[in-house]
Amino acid sequence: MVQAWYMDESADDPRLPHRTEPARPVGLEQLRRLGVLYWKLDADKYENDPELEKIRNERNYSWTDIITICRDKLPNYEEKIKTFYEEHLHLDDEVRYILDGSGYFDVRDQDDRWIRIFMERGDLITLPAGIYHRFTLDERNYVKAMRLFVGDPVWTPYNRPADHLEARGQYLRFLAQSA
Ligand code: KMT
Ligand code: NI
Repeated sequence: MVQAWYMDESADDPRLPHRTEPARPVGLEQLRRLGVLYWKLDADKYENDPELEKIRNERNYSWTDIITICRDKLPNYEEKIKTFYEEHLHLDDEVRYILDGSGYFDVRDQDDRWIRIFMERGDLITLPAGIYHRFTLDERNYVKAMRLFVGDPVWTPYNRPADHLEARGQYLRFLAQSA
C-alpha cells in the first residue's frame, strides 16, 4: 500500500519524514484525484516483468533509463539534489520506478498543501504534467530509479510560479473536474 501523508510545517532537514501530529495519511484514491498514479511491482523482475510491460504499453512509456542518486554516483550531486527539491512542474508526466533505496516525492494537493509520498523498492509513480512537486532523498541518502517517458525525454523543470504555462492550465482544469 502507498505510504503518503500531509507534511508538517517544520523547517527541519527535508530528509526527515515530516509527518503531522496527529498523522494525516493520504490514500490512493485521494492521489488519483490529483492525477497521481501508483503501482506496486516486484523490483526483482524489472528486466523482464509482464506487469511493467503492460503499464509501459498502455501508457506509451517507450523510453527508459536508470538513475542512481547518491553522493558518489551522481555527477553534480549537490546541485542536482537542490534542483530536485525546488518546487516545480513539467510539461510532461514524471514517471519513476524505484529499483533500490528510497526517497520522497512531495506533491501539492488541490488546496496547495504538501502531501509527502514515500517511495521505496517496487514503487512506480506517475506525477501528471502541470502538478507542482519536488523530490528529496530520505535519511538513507540513496535511491536507484528507472525513469520512464513517452517518446524522447524532456526533463526541464519550471520552478514555481509557472502558472502561465498551458500544462498548468490543463492540470487545473483536470483538478476542477476530478473533485
Ligand atoms: C527528478 O526528476 O526529480 C528525479 O529524477 C529525481 C527523482 S528519481 C527517484
Ligand atoms: Ni520534477
